Amino acid sequence: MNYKLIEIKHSQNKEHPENGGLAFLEAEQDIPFPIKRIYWIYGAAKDVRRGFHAHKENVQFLFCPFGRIDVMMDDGTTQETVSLDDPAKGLILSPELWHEMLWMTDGAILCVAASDHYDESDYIRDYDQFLEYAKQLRAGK
Ligand code: T46
Repeated sequence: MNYKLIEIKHSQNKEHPENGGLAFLEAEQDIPFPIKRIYWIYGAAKDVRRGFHAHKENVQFLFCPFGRIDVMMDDGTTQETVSLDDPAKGLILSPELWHEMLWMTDGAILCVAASDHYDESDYIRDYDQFLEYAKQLRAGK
């Protein structure tokens, strides 16, 4: 399936864990596309589900700096779930994957760097339409 989990560079002083960590991303070095937009989702309660769509062009980099969020991805034939449960974990998500995000902890924060500006016409929000779209992609249309 067309996604990649990566370890975000981070710094943590093992002698002073109470000082916390510092994770960092360099545009166009750590993220494989020029970032046009950043957004984040905050204040969501445990068990909330969001997403339920795919994109046509927009590539995204997701990370969860606080809490745990599970991301279910579906390419039209199979489904896989990954956990964003570490501030130093990042998910490169290809546009054509249907995705659903599940809040596993209260107040977990989802940060997203996107390759495109917001455009509602880039979204496929109907699952049956998505299945048809995925089928056409597989057939190379
Ligand atoms: C995605 C997942 C991971 C804007 O006006 N501008 C924006 O940049 C975004 C991201 C959203 N919006 C509006 C569109 C909706 O009226 O904010 C509202 C909530 O968006 P949505 O219901 O699409 O939120 P999620 O959590 O289902 O999905 C979001 C992103 O929209 C989506 O691209 O991949 O997070």
